Amino acid sequence: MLAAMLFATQLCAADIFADKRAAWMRKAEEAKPQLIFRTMKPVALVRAVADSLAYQGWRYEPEAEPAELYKATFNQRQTVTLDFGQHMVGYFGFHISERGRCQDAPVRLKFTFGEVPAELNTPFDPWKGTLNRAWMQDEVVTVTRVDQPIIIPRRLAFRYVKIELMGRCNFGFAIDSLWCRAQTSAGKVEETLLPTCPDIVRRINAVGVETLRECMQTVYEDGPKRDHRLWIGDMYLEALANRHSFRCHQMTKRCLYLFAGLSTPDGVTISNCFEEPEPHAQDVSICLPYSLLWNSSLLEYLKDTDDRETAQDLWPVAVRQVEAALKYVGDDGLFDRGRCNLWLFFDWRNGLDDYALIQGATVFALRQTYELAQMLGRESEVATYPSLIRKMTKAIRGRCYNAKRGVVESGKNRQVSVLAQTWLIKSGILSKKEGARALRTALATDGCVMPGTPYGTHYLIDAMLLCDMKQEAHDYLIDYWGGMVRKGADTYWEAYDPKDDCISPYRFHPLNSSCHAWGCTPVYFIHQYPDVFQK
Ligand code: RAM
Repeated sequence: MLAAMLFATQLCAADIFADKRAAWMRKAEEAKPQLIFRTMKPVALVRAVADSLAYQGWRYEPEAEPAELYKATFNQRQTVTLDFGQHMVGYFGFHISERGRCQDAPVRLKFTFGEVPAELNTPFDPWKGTLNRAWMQDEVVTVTRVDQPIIIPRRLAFRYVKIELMGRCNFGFAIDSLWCRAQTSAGKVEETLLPTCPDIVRRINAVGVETLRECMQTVYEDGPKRDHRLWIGDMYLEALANRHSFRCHQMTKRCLYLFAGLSTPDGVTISNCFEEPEPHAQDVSICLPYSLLWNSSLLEYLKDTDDRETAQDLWPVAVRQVEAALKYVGDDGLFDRGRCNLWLFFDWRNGLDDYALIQGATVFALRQTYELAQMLGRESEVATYPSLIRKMTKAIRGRCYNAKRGVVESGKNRQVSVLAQTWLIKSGILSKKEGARALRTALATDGCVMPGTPYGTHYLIDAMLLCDMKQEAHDYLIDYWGGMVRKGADTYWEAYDPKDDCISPYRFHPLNSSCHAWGCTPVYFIHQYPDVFQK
């Protein structure tokens, strides 16, 4: 009996936030935003054109009005592709009716939905992607009754849909209507651009706003086509862009609470979580840099809202994230990479060395958490942070900063990457002057490892602005995000390398998400730094 009681107490003691979780989850639920719906119709029938100059080798040309499809029998046509004119997230429905003879057998139709043209024109099978084949948006529907509308049950993210008749059909039928019930929780854009703002900047901003709108569902999703869930790193960037667009801070509050309520028994936030059927985290997936960014998200939320009550309520979680990282910092002030088997994600670029980056991310988190403590009057609880920051700064400079070349070299192979520079700048480990030199040197170094995603590229622009490299930040943003706009992006892509349209973290570019939240940050930069981007 005594042993059982002891065991029970130990179990309770093991969950450090046991008495708080229920209230946190309730607050997350209370802050859940309402979805707004719109019914969208296709704007054109289109024809696919293979074109080596088009993004990923494919583009669409308008062929006819949608009315052409509605009035003709589908039997002759066999296949059609429709363009809805914009990216949508929602549920697709259609209706078919008899033309001539009555229905005497079911009709089998295949639907393939795509965010970008190449997705509909690259065979999926034999499957070679490294994630599940089921993420691809193709569905076979068997229609047994022509008098009823049919809604495809899964939520989709797409602009284009290809419809194919499978097998023979002896009676005539027409697809006489199709639509998408599109959804988002994002409302009106609350911020405007200066009259002096150049056209290309306006376009870059507009695509960013659309990206964010599509990803703002009942949480900040990372991508509405694939994953459909809340990730800390994506949330951090989405909240920054939300500040300068929809200003829906309730959304950020909800997401912060979800991660707190679903943290591990020792209070570490898990990299991603799902809402259905009940909110739950992907339990095996702790990503230390993301856990640390949860603190930055809380700090930015407090700055946006002055909601001290929430920040005080969640403060103990912030302390836990820092403690979780400090477990791996040795007496020498260095993050011991060999002892840490957690996922350290900074970008999807293959071969990126994370040694210097995680040290930078930890020091950055120490600084941000200290700032949060100051805002909440709790410095005494983290009084050791300033000296730790100094010690860790000195240690990593000694190990990785090549003062002669003026560049950070990460890991055993002394790798020069853009992100090693940016994380040592963001954390204040390099001064502004050193940072500017380091970025310029890295970018001019042959073989420098570049970010492969807008996520990594966000931190590059951020670092340039921190080092007063205004012109370079301006030009890089216009070049990188403007490059996607010029290649026809309706929303920003999960992975983008200006030199390689088919870059994919999953070895199959149609699996990439082409409306990916972490691409939306030009909205933040453009408004946060109007002098750099709007004049
Ligand atoms: C991908 C998701 C998400 C990102 C993680 C690290 O699977 O798309 O955006 O945060 O990886």
